[in-house]
Amino acid sequence: MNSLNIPTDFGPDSGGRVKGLTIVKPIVYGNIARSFGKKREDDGHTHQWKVYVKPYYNEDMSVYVKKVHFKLHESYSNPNRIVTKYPYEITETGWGEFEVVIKIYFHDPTERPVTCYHILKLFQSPSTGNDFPTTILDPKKGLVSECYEEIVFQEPTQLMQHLLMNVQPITSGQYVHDTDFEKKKEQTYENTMKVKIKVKNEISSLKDKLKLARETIAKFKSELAKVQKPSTT
Ligand code: SLL
Repeated sequence: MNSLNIPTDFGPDSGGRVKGLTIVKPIVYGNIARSFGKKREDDGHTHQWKVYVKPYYNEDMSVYVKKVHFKLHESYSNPNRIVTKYPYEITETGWGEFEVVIKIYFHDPTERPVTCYHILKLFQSPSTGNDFPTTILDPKKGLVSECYEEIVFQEPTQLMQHLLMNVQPITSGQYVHDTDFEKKKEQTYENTMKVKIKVKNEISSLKDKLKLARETIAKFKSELAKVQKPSTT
């Protein structure tokens, strides 16, 4: 056992993968941001923000996550930030939006790291109705822009299987996210269904048009044949 209470002795076969097993761990990543209300004089910064990765369910990710690497914009003096303990988050101040590269490493060194790309959101832009991710203005936290994602472990090693299946809750209470992902799921499903019906109707109308065009061609061809037929009289 080590400091994380992770058993390390899995016998000679511990590197073996568990055939046919898939374990999915849902996560949420994104940022919150709050405006200072004015430009800070010494450095021109306008916002304080926090970029993070958290579990979708109430569970302690550190059991299977070794570290999270947040790569910030090069204008930051030390853009490579590594977080080895929960909570996996970076709090900073700045003036501009940029893409944060979030790389999640696992305790099992044979498990490849997972990379997420998040556009750090500071300003609320007028919504087009299908922005992704949606930005919400939370009265307490400020701007929230976050995504749901799933880490899929295909045929993990026995060690990883053990870690993934023994995660404990982080808090005793219910874990609430700023974004209502269940509602988003329903909306996405409804939208998909609507689009599906629209596409189906379009296909059927195009098929009708094609049928008409074919019939017209056939009609013209037969007319043409009649005209071109050498006269027998
Ligand atoms: C933009 N392409 O022009 C982006 C770049 C960079 C953000 C945004 C500065 C931090 C610092 C900062 O906020 N950089 O001064 O350390 O919008």
